[in-house]
Amino acid sequence: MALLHILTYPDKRLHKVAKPVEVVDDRIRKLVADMAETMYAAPGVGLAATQVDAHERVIVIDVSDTHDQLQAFINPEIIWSSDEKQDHEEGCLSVPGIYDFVERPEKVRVRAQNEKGETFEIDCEGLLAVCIQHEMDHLMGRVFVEYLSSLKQTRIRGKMKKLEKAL
Ligand code: K1U
Ligand code: ZN
Repeated sequence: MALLHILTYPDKRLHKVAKPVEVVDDRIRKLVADMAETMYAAPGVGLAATQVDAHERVIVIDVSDTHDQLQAFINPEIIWSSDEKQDHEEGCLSVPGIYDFVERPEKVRVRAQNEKGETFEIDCEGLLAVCIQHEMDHLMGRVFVEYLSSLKQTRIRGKMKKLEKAL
């Protein structure tokens, strides 16, 4: 396994649209394993392939308290979302130190493939629903700060530049 570099906002590569995975093979299983290691080390509760400059539709998530419930979503699609919305505070490993509220559907049903290439469906609510929508946005080249006001986005870009200079 390997620790991968996480791209930082406003890196242009975070806006690339990920391509579908054609075959779930050992290369994809290695990507999943490396992404999981990177997510746990960060630490975070989710990671999209886009964030590690791999532009394929792959997500890893573990929202458990025990950090032993890894879920891989390959080619995920939201097949149903609730009309009810919720405001939830979000963070992002690509925008370190920034947390803010985003409104999204409270519940979603997702269809995806697992590491064996088998198709499954899962009903998501709570943090899992928030996280999977956040990660699927990454696969579309969207970062959560884009839901915030342009004033906040400008401030965040400024903070990220300062952070980059300090490193
Ligand atoms: O996409 C990412 O960068 C991962 C992100 C996922 C996420 C968290 C919360 C709401 C929406 C999306 C993170 O994991 S940010 C870090 C974080 O939330 C966390 C870190 C350590 C322990 C618990 C949570
Ligand atoms: Zn993120």
